[in-house]
Amino acid sequence: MKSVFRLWILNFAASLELPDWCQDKREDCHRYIGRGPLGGGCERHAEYMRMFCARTCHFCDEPEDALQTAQIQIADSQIHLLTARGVRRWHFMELPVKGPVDSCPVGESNEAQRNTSCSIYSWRTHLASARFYDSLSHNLNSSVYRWDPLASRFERHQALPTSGAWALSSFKLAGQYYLALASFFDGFSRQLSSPIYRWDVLTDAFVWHQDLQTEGAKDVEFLLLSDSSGVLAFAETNANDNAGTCRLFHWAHRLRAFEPLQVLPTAGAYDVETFMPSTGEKAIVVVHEDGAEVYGTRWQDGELAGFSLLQELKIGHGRDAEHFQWAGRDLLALSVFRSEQSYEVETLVYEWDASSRTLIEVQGLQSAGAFDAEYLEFREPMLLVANQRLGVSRMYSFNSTSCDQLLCPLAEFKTPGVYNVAYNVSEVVGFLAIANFWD
Ligand SMILES: [Ca+2]
Ligand SMILES: [Ca+2]
Repeated sequence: MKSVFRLWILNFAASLELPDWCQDKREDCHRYIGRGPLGGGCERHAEYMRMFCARTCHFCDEPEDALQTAQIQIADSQIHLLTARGVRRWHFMELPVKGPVDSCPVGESNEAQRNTSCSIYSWRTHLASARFYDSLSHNLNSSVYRWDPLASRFERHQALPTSGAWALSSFKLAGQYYLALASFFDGFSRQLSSPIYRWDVLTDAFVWHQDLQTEGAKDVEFLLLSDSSGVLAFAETNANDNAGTCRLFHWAHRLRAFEPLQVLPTAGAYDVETFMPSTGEKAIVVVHEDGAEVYGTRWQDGELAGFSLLQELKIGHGRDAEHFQWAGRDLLALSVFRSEQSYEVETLVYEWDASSRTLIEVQGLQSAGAFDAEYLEFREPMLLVANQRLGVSRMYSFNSTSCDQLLCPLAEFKTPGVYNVAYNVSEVVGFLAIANFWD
């Protein structure tokens, strides 16, 4: 009895030293340790126990939002793959980082004045995650990582408390940098607030700026109208998965906050893309289960009155619209998950036609349960299509001689369970951040 008690005390003392983030995600973890018939779980099923019984097994060497890195070779280029558990979406952004604190004068009260008077900034690449669920909770920290050029890696910089975060986007507005998150589901409800954070150079961190009421937000994108005006668009899927809206908020410069602008009806929106063709149009593409729509701005007395429908694309089960410019052309890739019969469908590439204000199909790319498309420029421009169903991401090159189409297959690599891919090139290093959702 005495030795059991001692063992308990020792275990208790050891677990007190474990960091708070290291938690079990099952209540019965203790059953799988020790010598019994179910025992030895930490050694025999280490991978599973690391995910569900980390505290009991003392697998607390690495937080679960720690970045995992790997390297792949694509068309003579080394590209770093980044992943972390529970992440539903990644987002790269460049943020100003202040120089040494002692170079700033003390005692200035106005933040803008202080910012200009100690304007020793450098630009650093940051990577932020929207973490949705960790098998225990939807109330998690989504993380911001900063590129460390000396160590040649991303280091965790800040944790942002989020609830069922599904997507995120950053933007610059009226001289400030913001990060918007889309809150999808907290385990009980989809009626949640989606938080907006503002980058604060002085504290070297994002600070909470505003909460926007959304329902089942699966995506968020920003459309810049002028230096101090813009629209934030959320793609929403309501409790009935085939219903939802695209909810638009307009920046009220006087209030330094977003206000409701318009609600566009959709059938369970997955994705929204803001789209600014070089011809000056400012458009929004909404992708949902029954199709995709293109909306353009409607102005009244020089003020934004809202958005009106420009075009309906009769392509159901789309998952992502990606706008990019290549060789002076405005193109848009629409990733299509499935048809009514099959996952083997075409992901479509469109070109913006300024005179008719519509998208015109230019090419179909064979895909299998495609969830995302991403345009990359690493040594040469490429388009990546992430095939979730197939667990493979395919790269296409532009105007290659290997086929007589706009895009020709170039390479492919395994991305099991891929939901979303974000791309960035930092100095000479190319990164693909892969959101696997479950891995
Ligand atoms: Ca989007
Ligand atoms: Ca995309």
